[in-house]
Formats: sequence, C-alpha cells, structure tokens
Amino acid sequence: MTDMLTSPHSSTIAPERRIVTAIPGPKSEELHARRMHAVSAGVSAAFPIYIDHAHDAIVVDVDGNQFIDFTGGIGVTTVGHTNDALVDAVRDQVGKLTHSLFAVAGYEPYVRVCELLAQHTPGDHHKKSMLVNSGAEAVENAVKIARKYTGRTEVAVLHHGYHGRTNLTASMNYNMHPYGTGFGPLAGSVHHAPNSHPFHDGLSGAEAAKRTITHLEKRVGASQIACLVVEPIQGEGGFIIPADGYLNALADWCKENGIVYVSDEVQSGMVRSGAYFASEHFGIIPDLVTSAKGIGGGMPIAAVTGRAEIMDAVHPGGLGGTFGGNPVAAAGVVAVFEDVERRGLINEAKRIEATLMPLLKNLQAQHPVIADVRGKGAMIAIELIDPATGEPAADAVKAIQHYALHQGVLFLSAGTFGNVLRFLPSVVMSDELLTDAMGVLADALESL
Ligand code: PLZ
Repeated sequence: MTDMLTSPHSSTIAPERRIVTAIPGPKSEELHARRMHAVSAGVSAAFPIYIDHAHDAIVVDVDGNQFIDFTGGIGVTTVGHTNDALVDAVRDQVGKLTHSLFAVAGYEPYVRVCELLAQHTPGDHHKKSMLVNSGAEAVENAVKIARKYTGRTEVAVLHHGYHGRTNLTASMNYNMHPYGTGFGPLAGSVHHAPNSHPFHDGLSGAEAAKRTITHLEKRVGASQIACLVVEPIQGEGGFIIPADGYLNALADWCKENGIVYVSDEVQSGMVRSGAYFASEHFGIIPDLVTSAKGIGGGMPIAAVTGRAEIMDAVHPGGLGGTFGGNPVAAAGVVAVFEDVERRGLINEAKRIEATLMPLLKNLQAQHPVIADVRGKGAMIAIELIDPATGEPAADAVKAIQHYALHQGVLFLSAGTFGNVLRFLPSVVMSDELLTDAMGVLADALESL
C-alpha cells in the first residue's frame, strides 16, 4: 500500500520542530503566488506556509520545515494527524464503497457512527442521529429539527458564540465581522442574549443565567423559542468557560418552557476537553448535540444527535444531502472512536491539561500581559490584556504567533477581540513537545 505513495510516509516524521529555510520558504512563496491568482481573496490565511504532510503533532511544509502544531486545523486532528487507524480505515473503505447516498441505498458505517454517537454523547436515553458534512450544516439541521419538533420559530444564542458560515449560522454568530458584513439579508428569528464570562463579568452562574433568561423572556418570550443553541465552552469566542451552575440553570429553564437545548460541541466535543463531550463537565444532558471536527479526525463529517422523539419529529425526506455521512468519512469516524478507546485518549487529553496548565500559570506569574489562563483538557487558552491600559492585547497575540512560527510552532488566536491565544494540540502530543513549545512561548513573551 505505502509504495503507492509518492511523498515520504507521514509516520516517519521525527517528532521535533525543525526550520531549514526562511519562513515562508521558496516553495511556499511560489504556492502563495499561485494562490493569489487562483483562490478567492475571501478565503484568509493565518500562516504564509503550505503543508505537504503531517503525522501526530508535527506538520511539515513544502520546504521541509517542521512545526509543532497547536492548531490541528482548528481542533480537528484530536487523535493526531494521519492517525494510523483512521488512515487504514479510510484506505480500506475508499476502495470498497466510495459513495452511495444514504437515503438512496444505505451502508453499515453510517449506522455504526449513529450507534457510537448515541453511546458516547451525554445521557443514556434513546438517541438517534443524522449525518452531514460540516459543523455549520449540523447546527442548521439542529435548528430545523427543533423548529419542527416544537412548532416554534425563534432561535436563541449567546454573546461570543460561533456556529458557522451559512446564512442561518452566520446570523447566529456574535461577531458580525467578518462573518456577516455585506452578506445580508441575514436570517431572522435569531436572538442574541448575554452569556456567562466569569473572568469579565464577575457574575455567578445563577446571576449570569438570570441575565440571559430575563433577556430572552423580555425580548422574545419563552413560548416562542424553538431552541437555545449553546457552546458549553465557547471556542472562537476565546475558550470561555461559563460560571458554575450557569448552563444547568439554562437547561432547567429550557426544560420548564419546552425549549430544545442544543449543545454545539463542534469544537469542544470528541475528547477535546478531556471528556467525550464537554457538557459532561457541567452535568448537562442536552436534548440535541452537534458534533463535527474531532469525530472525523480530518474527514469532513458532522452530526446531530439527540432524543429519539425529537430526531423523529421530522417527516421522511425532510433531512438529508448528497454527501452526508459519506461511507469513507463514516469509516473514519468509526476508526477514531475505536482508537480513542484502544489508546485511552481521554486520559491523554487530561495529561495535556496537567502538563500545560502549570507551565502557563508559571508564565502568567512572570508576564502581567497574561491576564487569564483557562481551559479544559486539550482546549487551553491564555487571554492577553495590556496591563497599562486594560485593553485587549491583540497585537501581542499576533507578535507571539509570528515569533513562534519562525521557531517552528503554530499557535492560533481566538476571542471576540483577537486577544486570546488558544492551544488545540492533538492529545497525542508528547510532554516533551508541549514543554519545548512552551519554551518558545516564553521566549516570544520576552521578545514583546
Ligand atoms: N460550531 C462551535 O467552532 C467551527 C471556524 C473556522 P464548520 N469553528 C471553526 C472558520 O473560520 O471558518 C465551528 C465551531 C462551532 C460550528 C462551527 C462550524 O463548523 O465545520 O466550520 O462549518
């Protein structure tokens, strides 16, 4: 099998950072010039490098530079780049059955993915799933299902949330720019309510929940709301962990008022937070869960999973799509679930937290620009605030990213104000690599 590959086998990459050219190197520069001619300017580029191959926590660019990857393509390659079990399963499946629209004629991997999601999402009630291609599509479908089930129209979301780039999901994002500006008319019937952000608002969970609920009751009316869509840990918003009891109060309010509680776990789900789904940390059993990113380990697939009576409220033919739950992507999800169990990867996510947190707290003690260190599992962030002005220090985040890139480490930003540096390593990143990269972060902070 491997002799069919023309590039070096990805699993032979030495687990270390290694810079061998200027950044970007000549081949990346050449590709970038082609990109500028052929690719829409609307698609942005966080880094000026082009990746050739990758394994586990290391990506190698077209010039042979190796980077320790804290982005994972925004939290996708949780089980590692080119995970062996995933690659084998995908190779096997692609030659067996590449496509059969599930609604035309079914196949086992789709059914198996739905069984695995029922088993591993929170709660032991009867659950069903439907599969789609992207996180945004999963959120869209969750809203469709909740509307059909409740017979209501209105959708509630929280400040600092992110749910996608389709018309409906872009309307559900907190940041109008860059997701909505110029793309109107955006979807109606979407209502944005204050969230819980303990580091900034200082509110208890009960106080923050009261603020959210009052807003929705006064501005929308509980009886009008089909669903409340909530990220248990807000991702793009800056890894915001709500105050204790906040999500529970919202879930209770939803239950009392017949509102479907949708947990958007596209970013926080599938092992990322040190649990299968982040709702578990808060003792939340959502009515519906959206998942994507990590479940496919790099294959494009997403899901809505939830209470059977809600998922079954939709008439046959009301849900679907040509590629949803494609057999190759579905085989990848099955392999990811099996690998998580076989290698105990939830414990590895906890190890990442145990290694990173003290290193980051130590840096915080030395650098007042680090205002907050927060996160769970392999979903950790630092928030940078200029100690002199109290303003979000987005420029410092950019400077750190730039410095680290040239030292062979890829760090991602986040946050409504761009002043959060987030770490989304694969859970198989070794303690050696984590420590090495935090050394680079320390140097970057010194250089500010
Ligand atoms: N819900 C919670 O984090 C995707 C966005 C990348 P898609 N986040 C990364 C970008 O800039 O486009 C995300 C998410 C949450 C939904 C989505 C949307 O998932 O697979 O990107 O559609």
